[in-house]
Amino acid sequence: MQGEKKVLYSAVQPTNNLTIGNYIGAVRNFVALQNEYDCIYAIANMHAITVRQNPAELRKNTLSLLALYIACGIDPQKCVLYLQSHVPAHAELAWVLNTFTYVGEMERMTQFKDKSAKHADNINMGLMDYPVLMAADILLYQTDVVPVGVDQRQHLEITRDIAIRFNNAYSPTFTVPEGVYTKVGAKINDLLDPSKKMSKSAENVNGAVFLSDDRDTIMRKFKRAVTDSEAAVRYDPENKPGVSNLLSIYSAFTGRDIPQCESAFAGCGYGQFKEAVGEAVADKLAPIQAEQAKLLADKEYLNGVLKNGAEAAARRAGRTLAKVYKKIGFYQL
Ligand code: ATP
Ligand code: LTN
Repeated sequence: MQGEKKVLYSAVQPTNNLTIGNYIGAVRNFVALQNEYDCIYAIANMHAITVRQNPAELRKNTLSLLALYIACGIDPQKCVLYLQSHVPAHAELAWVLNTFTYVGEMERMTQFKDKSAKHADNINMGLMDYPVLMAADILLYQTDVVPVGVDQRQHLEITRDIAIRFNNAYSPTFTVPEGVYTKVGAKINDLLDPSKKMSKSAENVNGAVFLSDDRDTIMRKFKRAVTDSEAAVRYDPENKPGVSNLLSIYSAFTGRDIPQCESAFAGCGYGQFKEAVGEAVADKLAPIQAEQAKLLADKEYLNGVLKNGAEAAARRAGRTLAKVYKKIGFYQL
């Protein structure tokens, strides 16, 4: 486990059902990287409450995400898999890091601006502080690499800045992490508005394909996906955002590279192309959904995974927090 392997950390918020964007940009890579790295994966429920959540839904989505992680292939024996709120060190380190972060930096964050516009009635301090909590998550575990979708790049940059700032103010304390982004599918876009990222909390559910969608729903959503009038399956994100997005999805779900996918559909109409994309997605999701349902029926097992994960995470996080408290001058008994 720990030792020579580099530390990898990532998390997903248990808000709503995950989309194929979350799967391609994040979870799929978590699975692929678990043998090569010392992996820690969290369910970021403390981040989730920066937008108002229904408590019963949040609880349900938490277990559902845990089951999904495992159903997608994350092995709790190989990785630390835990719930953020089970490890108090996250909130504790976030408080300290707040004093190394400037208000102006947080105001400039794109996600904060987007979410403030979307939730204008609830621009709470937590929403603004979101990136600092994320920095605490990452820095607590002396993380080397963080696989995320490109929408999180700015948060990764600020995490690095905060780490460097702290290390310079005292002495090397935190590993400065690197973000890793997949080549294909680091940003999957909305099927109805391909200028926007596909999001779990999209206003129109027809623009997002959820990992929980059944085959008919998946086929229907792809059938309605926006394309263009050229009728050529060609990857050109600038001029053909809809078709290029569908090609990225097809490529990610079949493992074929973009040129291979383009030639597979040479001369094909969009109807046939969209049907093939839908089939590829539905085929891949069916066994994941079946496994997730099986896991959700065994709450005792899931609770056990969370308990082990919380213990392992708390042990590791505690070491970093103790170092930080000492350096900043918190009196120790
Ligand atoms: P919300 O819409 O509720 O803000 P989200 O869909 O952005 O949520 P997160 O929990 O914030 O989901 O993100 C989980 C992971 O999925 C992150 O690594 C994020 O970068 C990645 N991700 C989210 N949306 C996409 C997307 N459309 N394409 C690729 N990766 C994505
Ligand atoms: N903000 C992330 C979720 C997240 C995260 C993290 C990702 C919370 N803490 C630490 C990587 C590392 C998002 O994907 N929206």
